[in-house]
Amino acid sequence: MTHHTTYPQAIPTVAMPAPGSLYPASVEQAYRQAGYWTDETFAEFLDDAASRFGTQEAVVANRLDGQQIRLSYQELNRAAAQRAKQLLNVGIRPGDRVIVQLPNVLEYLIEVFALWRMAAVPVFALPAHRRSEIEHFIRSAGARGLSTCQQHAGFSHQALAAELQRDYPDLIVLLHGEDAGGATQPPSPTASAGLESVDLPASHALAMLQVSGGTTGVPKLIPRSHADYLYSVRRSAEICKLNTATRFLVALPASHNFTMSSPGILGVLYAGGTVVFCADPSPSTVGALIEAEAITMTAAVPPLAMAWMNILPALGFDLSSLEVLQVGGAKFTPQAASRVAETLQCQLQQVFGMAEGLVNYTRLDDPHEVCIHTQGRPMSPADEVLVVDDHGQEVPAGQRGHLLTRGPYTIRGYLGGVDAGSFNEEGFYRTGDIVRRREDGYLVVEGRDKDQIHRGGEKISAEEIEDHLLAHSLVKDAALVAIPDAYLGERSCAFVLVAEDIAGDSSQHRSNAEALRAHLKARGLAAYKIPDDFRFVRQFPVTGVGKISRKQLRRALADTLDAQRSNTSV
Ligand code: OOB
Repeated sequence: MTHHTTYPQAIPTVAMPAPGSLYPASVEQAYRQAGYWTDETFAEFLDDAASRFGTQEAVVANRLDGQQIRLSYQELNRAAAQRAKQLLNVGIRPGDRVIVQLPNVLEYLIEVFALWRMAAVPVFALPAHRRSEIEHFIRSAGARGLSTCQQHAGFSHQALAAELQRDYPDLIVLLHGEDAGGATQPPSPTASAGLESVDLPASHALAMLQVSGGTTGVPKLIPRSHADYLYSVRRSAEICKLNTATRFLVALPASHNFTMSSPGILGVLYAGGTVVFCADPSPSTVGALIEAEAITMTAAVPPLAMAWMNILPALGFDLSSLEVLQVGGAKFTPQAASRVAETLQCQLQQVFGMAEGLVNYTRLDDPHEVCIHTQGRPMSPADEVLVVDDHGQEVPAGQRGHLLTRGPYTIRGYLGGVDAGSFNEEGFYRTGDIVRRREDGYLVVEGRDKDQIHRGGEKISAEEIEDHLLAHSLVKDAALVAIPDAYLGERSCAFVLVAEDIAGDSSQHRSNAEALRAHLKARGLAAYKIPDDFRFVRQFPVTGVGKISRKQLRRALADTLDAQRSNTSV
């Protein structure tokens, strides 16, 4: 995956899937006939919402300058239309992919709706992404625009944008924030300022590129259509019983699929409720906003939910408006799940989803036992779920197996085509998750077969980090594996086969670990992807065909951790 590029470079021309090519024609027809898919698109989403909900409050959010703003549906719609015209004027064209990398601020919401309004395609980067990821999105999506801010959480996005623009001179940087001016390129004199000239997309056309947790090399781009994504939004809003009284706190990164659509920002706006953006997810900020804004619902990944449960009760905020806490993105242990009601005085809803599609929910009227012990059941009656053994044979209810799925909002291929590793011949997506399906149809997540590390809510691709490690002269081979962690669920340990024979020498070990950390940082990796731990080894355990056996590495790690634990306890 490492490309030895000389700069400056042209942004690659990447063909996007044509409308109607994302699903087989017969499948599309069936989903339309059943009413799952409609003609609605995200280009008209806000217009429709504004005509239904007019002056009701749509959003409460800080701008990048720190000022809190409240907008009605009409005002939000007007702001997005205005911004869409600006985007046309700076040279963004319908169909262009634009990477959106913004924190939880008002500008994010306006930007995404503005892009949809002018039939452009947002690429949903996360604030934690760095050069490595953003450049990959530019190259693999042929993205012409990068919408970002000056700085956030101690990182200069402006400097990164400048660097990328130097390396890709055609890149249009849309820089938000104080005195940022909105764009680094002067308005194009030829662009018409009118939105009237923009042809609205078809509902089966590509609407956005979501980003996978990344299972091989680098994050894969997930092509979602208007019709499939909107169906998941409508159905999620229905299951979660959203209405005009819903006040949803956006505490997780806004652009994540969970936050956008399960039911998230889009579900709430579809139902006429209010989204309240939280600048940071710390218990004090969250508690203050729940009280001040009478929040009824919010969503967290397990480590965040745990921090809230541990700290919020002692802070003394009035949390009585809170009805539902959604937890998803990684396994929430029954032990933690059972503490939600008593610590936060609200109901728990478990959400097991993936940016590729399938989302499972526990229902609001499910028995307590189901909400604590399962990760829910598929949202749609048309979701097809298979639980199979290693040979692809379905296993009986109650037994563990690989989860495969197909349905009205699950992709049939990543951007760039179908790879047989991720999709079977019948179009089922191989989720990589190991689950048990109970007799009642509810799923319990048991683990996964892909080598993805789930560090808190963040997913780390072992192969991606290994590729970067291998680029260092010290490294002969590398394998990243997960270490169980009481707080994060998992953290990462890099096993490294080094060129010199230093295994066992602890001072060398420390300086090598430091050197590799610095190396990864210099390659522009997000901080959460830098291994938490390094082990230097003389050889790797291997499988029958000579591949590194991660299973054995994990076991070795578990053994040494056990040994350490029993040493410290005596
Ligand atoms: C969500 O989406 P992604 O694409 O970041 O990650 C998907 C993967 C799943 O394949 C599974 O391995 C894991 O994250 N996962 C869970 C889980 N929810 C997701 N594992 C155990 N228990 C859960 N509740 O993470 C995502 C997308 C939409 C809604 C919610 C989460």
